[in-house]
Amino acid sequence: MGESDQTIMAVESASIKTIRGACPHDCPDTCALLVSVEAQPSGERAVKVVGNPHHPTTNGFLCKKVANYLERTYSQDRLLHPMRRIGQKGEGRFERISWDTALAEIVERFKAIGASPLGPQAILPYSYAGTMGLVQGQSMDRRFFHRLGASLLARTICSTAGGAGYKYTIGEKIGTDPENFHRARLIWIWGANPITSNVHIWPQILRAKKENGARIVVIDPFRSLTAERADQHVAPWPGTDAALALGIMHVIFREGLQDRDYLDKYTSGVEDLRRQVEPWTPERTAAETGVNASTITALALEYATTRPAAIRINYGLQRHAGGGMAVRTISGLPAIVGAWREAGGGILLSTSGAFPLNYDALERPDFIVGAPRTVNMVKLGEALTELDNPPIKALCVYNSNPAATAPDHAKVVQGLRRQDLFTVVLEHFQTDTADFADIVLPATTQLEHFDVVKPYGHYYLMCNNPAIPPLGESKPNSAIFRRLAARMGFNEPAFQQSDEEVAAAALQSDHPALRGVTLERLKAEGWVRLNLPTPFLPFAEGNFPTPSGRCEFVAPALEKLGLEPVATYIPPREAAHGVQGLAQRYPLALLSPPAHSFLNSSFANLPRFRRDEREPSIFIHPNDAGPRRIKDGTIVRVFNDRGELRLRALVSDRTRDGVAVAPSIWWRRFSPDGGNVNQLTSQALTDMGDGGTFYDVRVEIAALE
Ligand SMILES: Nc1nc2c(c(=O)[nH]1)N[C@H]1C(S)=C(S)[C@@H](COP(=O)(O)OP(=O)(O)OC[C@H]3O[C@@H](n4cnc5c(=O)[nH]c(N)nc54)[C@H](O)[C@@H]3O)O[C@H]1N2
Ligand SMILES: Nc1nc2c(c(=O)[nH]1)N[C@H]1C(S)=C(S)[C@@H](COP(=O)(O)OP(=O)(O)OC[C@H]3O[C@@H](n4cnc5c(=O)[nH]c(N)nc54)[C@H](O)[C@@H]3O)O[C@H]1N2
Ligand SMILES: [Mo]
Repeated sequence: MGESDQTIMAVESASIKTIRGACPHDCPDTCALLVSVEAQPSGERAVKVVGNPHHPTTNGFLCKKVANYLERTYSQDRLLHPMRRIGQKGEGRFERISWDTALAEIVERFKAIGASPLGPQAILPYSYAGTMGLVQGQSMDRRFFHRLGASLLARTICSTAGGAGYKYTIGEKIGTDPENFHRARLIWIWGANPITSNVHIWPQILRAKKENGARIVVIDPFRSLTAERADQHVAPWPGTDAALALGIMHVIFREGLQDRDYLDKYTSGVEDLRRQVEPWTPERTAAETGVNASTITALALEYATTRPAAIRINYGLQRHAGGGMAVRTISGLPAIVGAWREAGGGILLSTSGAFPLNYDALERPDFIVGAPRTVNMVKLGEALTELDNPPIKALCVYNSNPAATAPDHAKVVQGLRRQDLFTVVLEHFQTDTADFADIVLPATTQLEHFDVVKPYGHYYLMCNNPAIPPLGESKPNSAIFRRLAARMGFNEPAFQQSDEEVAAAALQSDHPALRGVTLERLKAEGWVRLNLPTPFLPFAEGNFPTPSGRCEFVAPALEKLGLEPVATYIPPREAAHGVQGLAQRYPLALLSPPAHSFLNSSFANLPRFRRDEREPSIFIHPNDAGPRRIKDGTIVRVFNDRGELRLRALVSDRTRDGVAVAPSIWWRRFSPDGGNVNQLTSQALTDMGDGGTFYDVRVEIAALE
């Protein structure tokens, strides 16, 4: 390097500062970011975003979406000022208006609805985890709608089925520390695709292979990117995982390989469980799951005799009618073989239950007016088209893009088109949902606002310091709801708290896990590990946070839901394998898991990621493609009673016969016929947790060319 280059570099670094941030996206990894900000004549500009090398799970690298985060923040498509619709709903024609006009109009409409005979329950907030930040995701917004008396929203679209199922067995969403996975000698990745959706656990898994010769088994109907790199790929029929788990348990008990001491000391209901698994011979399990009997036996023997053994389940396997029970039943496996005893053993669904934050201080449920009804977000289509007493007259969407991501798309769009529905959307981009808005408000991205983010894939609370000022006229969600509250005349101090005061309120707790976790430390250090032992073995000596303090194979509370209290198998509603009923008309099960370069529908509008995913497409097994005269690359019509859409066929043995897989979630406007895979999915709910059944779907596919 020449002397002049060095001089230039020195000058550059003098004008560059580094800010500690945290990724806000809906992903288990919640990475630690380092954002370089340069003072330029036009103002401060973020010039680089990298993963913090010192953060134990981020480990200095980012997924490709957030590694290119500047393309999101500085996209020429960013919404930078408020807008009012001037075209038809869905058409996407808007005019610029001032913040003053926009807020005045919203408040006028909300007040009029509140004062009308319909009352404020005719207003519905709709949000999910577009940002997982506590401040921008679940504080001022909740306070505002509670105080307004709006309908409540059950935020069930993703994880509530598995969350409920896990809790019936284990007690709380606490599991194997991902930082212990490198110690395992056997790793099952079950209904999860970490290379795409949880990539920071992958180095742990590679280390386990390298250092311990660990074997990696992936259980997934589709040969995902993760399954492609595994030592073994087991492909069951969708929605049959609980049957597979019962078959594995059958073999373990039959061979006497259970950990009797662990079962006696730390579990309840094992005799009932033994009776339950008795009929689940490998042969019967094979008939139900489509997995060979010999494979089932081999899986069971290896699991029961290899220590430590870790299971990574994730939310993919619970998007089925029996999804709650599937997670409940699988979660019993580590206790049967005593896998919780070792670091690197056990099971991980989520770590979120370990964070004892003061959610009431954040959300202020005490502000709720009366006893408003709760609307399930999975049933948005129904809520907008059928709900009465009162009907929904105003919808406020933020941190979510339901016109792309909610099931039964035709119903959702029918509702969003209603002329008498007043829709407000807070967004970064003109999404499919924003196209139906009456008023669009520009929100800041993570580089432009403060937040504290709670992860669900590790045990560190994360802090995001703002790196740059808001672009254009955009504002943080918190600031928008603060201003709406002021205009509504809500003068409680809770509506005047700053973002940092909101975050501090969430930390007000005497819980030992939060000891030493302060806002000051978070801001300065970027993250703080919960006050947990290292290594963290949550259930080595029982202490399950269930009613009995034991791992519960029998959960009496399930009876109240009309479900069997003993861990069991609940078959899929639509996707059950066979040739009866719906399967006669719609022979193929359809899965629509995340495309590698998208995050739900986020990032699907940005050129780089669309280019990488090419176009909306669907994997079909050669055995299914042949009789339908579908060739690789053919445009096909995919349809069921709820809708249809066109996709490019990818004929491949990556999926198993009888199962089609459409990587998702594309926007309507980037799809050949303005369609979206959610035209095919249903509003039906899961067995527990009232969750979505996105992967419990049947379709037929026909060649078009
Ligand atoms: N890149 C990227 N990362 C993401 C996301 C994203 O969209 N893109 N989404 C984020 C969000 S919101 C979530 S909830 C998580 C989701 O991430 P995961 O929990 O990993 O869930 P999915 O990717 O939905 O599904 C994982 C795998 O389960 C398989 N699967 C589907 N049905 C079944 C079944 O019945 N049994 C079994 N055994 N397997 C089944 C699918 O084929 C898929 O390969 O990831 C988060 N991370
Ligand atoms: N077919 C099918 N459908 C699915 C799934 C599937 O696997 N298949 N997965 C389901 C799952 S697991 C989930 S979690 C849901 C997710 O569904 P959504 O909650 O709709 O998630 P995204 O599509 O990521 O949309 C989040 C939106 O929030 C915006 N946003 C981000 N940060 C902010 C902010 O600070 N302020 C504001 N105002 N907006 C912000 C982003 O720009 C983005 O448009 O989708 C579900 N739908
Ligand atoms: Mo999700």
